[in-house]
Amino acid sequence: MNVNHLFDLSGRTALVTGSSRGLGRAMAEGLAAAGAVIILNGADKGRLDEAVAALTAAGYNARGLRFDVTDEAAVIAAFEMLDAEGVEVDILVNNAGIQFRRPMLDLETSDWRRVIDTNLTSAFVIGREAARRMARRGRGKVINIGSLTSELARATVAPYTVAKGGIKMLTKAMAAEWGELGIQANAIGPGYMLTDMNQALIDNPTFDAWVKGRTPARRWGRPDELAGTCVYLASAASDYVSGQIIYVDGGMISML
Ligand code: GCO
Repeated sequence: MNVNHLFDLSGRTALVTGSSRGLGRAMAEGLAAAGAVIILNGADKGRLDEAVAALTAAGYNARGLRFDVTDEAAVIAAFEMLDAEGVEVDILVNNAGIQFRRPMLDLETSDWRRVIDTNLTSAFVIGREAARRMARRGRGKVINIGSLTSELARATVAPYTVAKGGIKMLTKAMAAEWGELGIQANAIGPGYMLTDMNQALIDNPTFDAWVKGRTPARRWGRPDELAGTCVYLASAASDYVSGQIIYVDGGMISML
């Protein structure tokens, strides 16, 4: 039995939100390396152009699609533009996300909403637009990005925690409703990763020691360490897997 072809994404197109940098960009590169055509997304034109140029220079087939994931009209317009071009999104990675750290006693409702809109509501809206089109073709892959906070809370990041807990259940809701349409929806729960978003935590010696102490692997994760799981969930290898969240966390969530 040859299993390599199960992971081959040739002929597939993947849209990865928030992929100008960080985890999104690393997952986009992984999908590209497995053969997919990549649509990178970001809100900042300069950063997006730079990421497209880097992937193209590496020999991958990549383009940019700039829109703000919290702007529903812009999301719909982006999908309609792809429709007009005849571009079909076979794989959607709902990765775009922000962090805002503040104790709840001091947290403004507007900041709460901003995080929930960006990290959770966008995954529903973009997921719906992608899945309507996938349903017509009878197949598709949705990969939502959760977090350790899909399971566990940490002080100062309540809206993020609530959004990521929601991502876990949104993934199950998608799996329940869209399975009969030939769409599989799963999530990846990254542990503490070396990204710009986490730079303040990485630079804090106390936090750094806490992460290394709490993680069985005794180190932070690298963004490229999500690529394999992302390719698996985007590929035929996971055609009977849906509604799952796979933690890529060096074992952290399993250890007290
Ligand atoms: C934080 C971090 C989180 C973690 C995540 C691990 O401030 O708590 O930025 O985003 O990286 O919870 O999955």
